[in-house]
Amino acid sequence: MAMASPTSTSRGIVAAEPTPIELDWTATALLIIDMQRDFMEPGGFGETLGNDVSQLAGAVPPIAALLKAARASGMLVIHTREGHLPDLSDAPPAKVERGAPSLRIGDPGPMGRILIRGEAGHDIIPALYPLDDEIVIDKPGKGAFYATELGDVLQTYGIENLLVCGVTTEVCVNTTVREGNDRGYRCVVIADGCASYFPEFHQAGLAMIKAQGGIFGWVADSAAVLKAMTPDRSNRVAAGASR
Ligand code: TIU
Repeated sequence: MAMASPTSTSRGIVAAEPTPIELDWTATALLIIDMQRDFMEPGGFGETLGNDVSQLAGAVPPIAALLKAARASGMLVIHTREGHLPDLSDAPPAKVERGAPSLRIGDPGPMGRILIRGEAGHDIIPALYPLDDEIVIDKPGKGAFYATELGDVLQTYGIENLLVCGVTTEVCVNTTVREGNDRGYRCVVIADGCASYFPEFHQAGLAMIKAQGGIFGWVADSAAVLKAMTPDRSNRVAAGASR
């Protein structure tokens, strides 16, 4: 890969695994997957499936830091939300009937109907709430490309690279990264900006992405991305030297 000149301000080298990756920030979007109350808070979809939702809290501060930096730099920010129409017409029976949750998709819960658009539980958590001018993609599946306008949005904005974070690592983050990789996007997954109800699945989910020379993408810590986004000559030299 060609390296940017050290004085370039629109590009940066992220200290990622399995290799550093140079990104053109003008062709990069921050993609925040499903940071919704339904997954993050008690009484939502995640908990009805039997999960300990407190496992996900650690991803919030790193995402908040990236979101702040992205907003300050003018980077495209895209939020996604998993959920279904109130009449469940976009929810396959095979998904609704799945498993033995305490409440099924569409059932009334303490934050409104489980995983239904427009309900309180479906909304994004206050700490990461989208600004009015940010893009929010509603998705019926685990992947953010399936049955959504995401592909068209990325094409419209000339996006080639995705900084992917959110929940959960092995479900909606992994599915979206696999979809994005097949569509030609360089996906850099933010290790500390993702989380799973199962810590071992978080680790495995990241390992699968970066194995085999980065078979699905790259993995980096939020600090490495923030450092690469900082237009500081010493950072660029340091990142370049670590290659
Ligand atoms: N259950 C679980 O781990 N995740 C989901 O159902 N959706 C997302 O990952 N967003």
